[in-house]
Amino acid sequence: MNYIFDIDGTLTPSRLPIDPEFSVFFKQWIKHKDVYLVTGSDKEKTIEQIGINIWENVNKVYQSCGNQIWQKGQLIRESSFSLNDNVKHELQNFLNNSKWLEKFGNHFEQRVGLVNFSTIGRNCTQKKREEYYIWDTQNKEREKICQYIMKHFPDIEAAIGGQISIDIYEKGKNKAQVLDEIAGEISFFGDKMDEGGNDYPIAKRLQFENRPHTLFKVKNPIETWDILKKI
Ligand code: M1P
Repeated sequence: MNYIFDIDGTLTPSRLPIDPEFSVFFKQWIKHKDVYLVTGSDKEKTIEQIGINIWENVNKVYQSCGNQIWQKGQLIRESSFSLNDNVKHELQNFLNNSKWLEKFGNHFEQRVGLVNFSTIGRNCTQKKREEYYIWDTQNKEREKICQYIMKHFPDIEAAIGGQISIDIYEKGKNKAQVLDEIAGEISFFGDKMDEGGNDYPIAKRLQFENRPHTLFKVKNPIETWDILKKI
């Protein structure tokens, strides 16, 4: 069995460290199992959140939705992506016209093979992050931005990752690309498996390919932990 885990919202709260007790449990749990991590995030944030021990001891870590691959601390492969001026211009318009009025800076974050875009800005406080998330759940700003971008720029894909931003990459370079490298049965844990979320492409492809799999659509890391205790 191959186990694939999303990180933010699945192993850790979004952009926060893993629960220390869950970390101790997870370090033991991964031993002698085939475990892969896939996240929209970059290496630095991932290590900050889950610790170097877990990061180095799983089979592989797919950063930037699989656009950068690490194995036991070694870089295996990476691809590049940047926004062209037209896309940037449209996103800047979304930023200028957003009904969410408080802006905190770091609205465009260049990652390897992915650009992360946020109207509130990645420099917001934890409190503002949570307020924006509730507001966005009601107002669907991120969903509308993703749909607009994909309609007008068919070569790129945009998906909702965590609480405050969207992940943008070349069409097809989504999390489902990790399935090209992992053969056999899969158990996948993620919190954004609904259409429009960045875990959706994995769930969709597993169902489409009809390969043996189980999808664990979790609400938070506590739910993931509860499921793992029974495996
Ligand atoms: O920080 C890592 C996460 O960053 C974004 O989430 P959020 O909007 O909560 O900051 C997304 O890129 C997500 O995929 C990523 O895990």
